[in-house]
Amino acid sequence: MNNIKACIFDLDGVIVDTAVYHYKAWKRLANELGFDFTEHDNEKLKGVSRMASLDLILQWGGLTKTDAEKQELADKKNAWYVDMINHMTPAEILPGAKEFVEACKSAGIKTALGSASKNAGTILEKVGIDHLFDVVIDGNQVSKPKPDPEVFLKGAEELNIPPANCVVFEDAIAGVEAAIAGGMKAIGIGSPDVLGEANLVVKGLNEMTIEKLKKI
Ligand code: B16
Ligand code: MG
Repeated sequence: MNNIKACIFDLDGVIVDTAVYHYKAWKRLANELGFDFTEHDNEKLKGVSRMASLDLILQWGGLTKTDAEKQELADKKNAWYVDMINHMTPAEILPGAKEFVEACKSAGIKTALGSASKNAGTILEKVGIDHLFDVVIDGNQVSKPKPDPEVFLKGAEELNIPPANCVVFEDAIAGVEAAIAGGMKAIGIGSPDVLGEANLVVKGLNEMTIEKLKKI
């Protein structure tokens, strides 16, 4: 039996799957710039911040842009992305996610969101679960991207729970590394082949129970 007092959840890939919307918006931008962008490329952008994603895409297209041009391109992509997430509904919550966050709250375990996305607040509101998190830390409050532990450490601090008593749920390798670097436990959402560093790997939050959480 461990002493877990808080669960910190990544958003994209753990609570909802917005990768398809990021993909459509980045693809539209790449096509406008004269090159293509595949779903395979999109995999490499999961958990990566907006600007770092743009840098990678420009690199794949063999293009160099000034900082001002990059800002304009990132804003354009984000406007298309926001148009899509504004239509999200509660049906897009990943299986078991809402139920597990609710189970944590019922068990007296604090809950936080720790996401790289600057749109996390909008997404939570659209899918109707913003009230389930005691604290929300998103891309607007952090300066160092995962695998730096900043986003999760801020979450723990605002919850007033020591990192050693926190568990992070993450679908990206960089996120699992960030949790470990912050002195927290990590539960990977996805495949053990990819997220092997985590204390436990499950396919989705529908496989999680409070009992399993207490045993990691
Ligand atoms: P935005 P997470 C990440 O969210 C996404 O996985 C990643 O694909 C995206 O580029 C990043 O947020 C920034 O998103 O453009 O909305 O600020 O997995 O950390 O919840
Ligand atoms: Mg993620």
